[in-house]
Amino acid sequence: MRENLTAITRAISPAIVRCELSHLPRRPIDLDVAQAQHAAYERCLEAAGCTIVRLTATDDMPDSVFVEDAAVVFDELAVITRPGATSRRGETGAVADALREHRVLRFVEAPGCLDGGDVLVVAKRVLVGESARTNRAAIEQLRDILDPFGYTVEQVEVDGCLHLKSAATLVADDTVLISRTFVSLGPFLGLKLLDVDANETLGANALRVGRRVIYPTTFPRTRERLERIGLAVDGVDVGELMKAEGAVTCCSLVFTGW
Ligand code: CIR
Repeated sequence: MRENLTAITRAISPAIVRCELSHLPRRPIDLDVAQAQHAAYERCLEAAGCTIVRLTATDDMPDSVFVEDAAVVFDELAVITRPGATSRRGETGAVADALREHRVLRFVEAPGCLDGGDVLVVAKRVLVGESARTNRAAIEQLRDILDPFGYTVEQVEVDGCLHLKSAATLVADDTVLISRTFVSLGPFLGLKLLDVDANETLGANALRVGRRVIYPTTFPRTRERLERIGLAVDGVDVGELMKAEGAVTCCSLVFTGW
């Protein structure tokens, strides 16, 4: 039986050319190409079984296509974040409105800062990157919010990349795709680890949807590794979005229906 999956996405704002950048130099982004890539990404989500709920973009939110950072969706509730970059704080309202009909909402409050890209959920373990975007105050709030539902929240240090999920993502129930350049192995003990290819250190961001893994075409050697362990991989070209320091998890919030 197919799962009842929803994917919230958001159109690319023409303002993306003024996006936040932390670890990359600014390069011109071709909006038409970026939009075509985003549309192909959405088709991939549909092929994996998702119903798309696409939010509109506005001119004052350069990074709003990266909806992952605005919320973290659990089976029991959704946590609306307070993004670490002040330019991104306005993004959460529309995402909260879209999620309200699917989940009870809780909110990260000041002085907490949290980007959804820092949250890696492995069953009842919630690993949270302490990054330039996510602070301890938010991690404590998340712990308080999730404890009644039986989740444990663990803090993970990340270094040299934007978010925890730039360094590690879940590609199967027990398997993490990892780039050891940015994160140490300690927090992942007990899980199977699949290393990215040594020449593809930015390739740890993969999006698992149902039984498929959506993965950037930019990293063919790591893709081979994913396929070698038996995963069904759908390649997507997200080259223009990667210029904005995004990848595949960040462009959607995927969750099962209630
Ligand atoms: C930012 O710096 O916030 C955006 N330019 C990129 C955010 C990507 N988000 C993600 O990977 N979760």
